Amino acid sequence: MLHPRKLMTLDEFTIYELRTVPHATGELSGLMRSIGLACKKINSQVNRAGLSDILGALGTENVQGEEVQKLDDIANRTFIDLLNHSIYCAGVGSEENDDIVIFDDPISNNSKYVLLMDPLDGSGNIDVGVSIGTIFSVLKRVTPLGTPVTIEDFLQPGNRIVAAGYVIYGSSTMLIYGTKRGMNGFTLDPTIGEFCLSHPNLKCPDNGKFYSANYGNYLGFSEGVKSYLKACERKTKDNGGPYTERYIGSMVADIHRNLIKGGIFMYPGTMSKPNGKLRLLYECNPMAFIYQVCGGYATNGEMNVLDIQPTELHQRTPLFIGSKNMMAELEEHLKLDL
Ligand code: AHM
Ligand code: MG
Repeated sequence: MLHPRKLMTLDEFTIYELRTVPHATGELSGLMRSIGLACKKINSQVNRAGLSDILGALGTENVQGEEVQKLDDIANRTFIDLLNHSIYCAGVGSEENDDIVIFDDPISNNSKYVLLMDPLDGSGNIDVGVSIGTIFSVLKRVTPLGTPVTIEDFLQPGNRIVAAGYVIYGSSTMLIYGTKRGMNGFTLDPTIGEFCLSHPNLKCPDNGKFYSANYGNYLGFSEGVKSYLKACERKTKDNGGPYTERYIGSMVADIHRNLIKGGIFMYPGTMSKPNGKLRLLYECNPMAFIYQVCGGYATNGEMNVLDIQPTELHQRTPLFIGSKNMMAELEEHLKLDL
């Protein structure tokens, strides 16, 4: 029996896992290696983002007279280029592209996986140095191997996700990634340029004290949502409180804090935007999968997010996601909306 090493890199970890999963082909590990590399490249761009003022503002020319690309566009191209050159991905759906990207070549057409991603979420925060992130999920294609993938391969409910993860480009850079078998956290060690296993077998606490919502939208929220937020404000020592309201406005950062410490994050629909803002396929499903594996869950207010059958690539959904017991209490309040 081979025991895991003390400090494993992402590559070593996926290889270790391969040894323990019967019938594993290594395809998912190969795909994960490309994702890890893409995120390291994005990380180095994110770290240099402040220099864009010196090199040239977005959409303008830098001192060399070259057009400066937007960081989310760079992140998107980095991902697609790397995956296109790998042999483990048949196509990509990205928040940055109107349509799916099909890697139509003989090798890619024989890959069983497709990737859905938001290459740089929260990019409105870049110019103020706030944490941003990458979110992704992997689906097994439903069309026959050997043919180019189609939209059908991407419009699958979240309960069909094979693996999902996110990277937070924060005070340190962390990758949270896993399958139904478990979620693990890796921290980028800049001295060796590798993600190293730092948070094995992550679990989300059943209770928490953080609640995260954009209060600027309060007047548009439903009665159920307002009622829950009031209950959060009124929490005292006697009933699990007091709670702390924390909203960064960068989903990966808000959700990461709540996953580790326990909490609830919501982006409800409003009267003017009944489906809220967040995208089902790129943002909500991967996060819902991660929370479910870690012991929490996510709903759209009516059903488990992972059970929604997508009909469009870029569709939006209200999102409530968090610690198990906090979610149960929220759902009691949401009954007011039925
Ligand atoms: P983006 O995909 O355009 O970056 O938008 C998604 C982001 C999330 O990270 C964050 O939770 C949300 O938008 C914040 O929106 P708001 O400013 O409306 O609260
Ligand atoms: Mg986004």
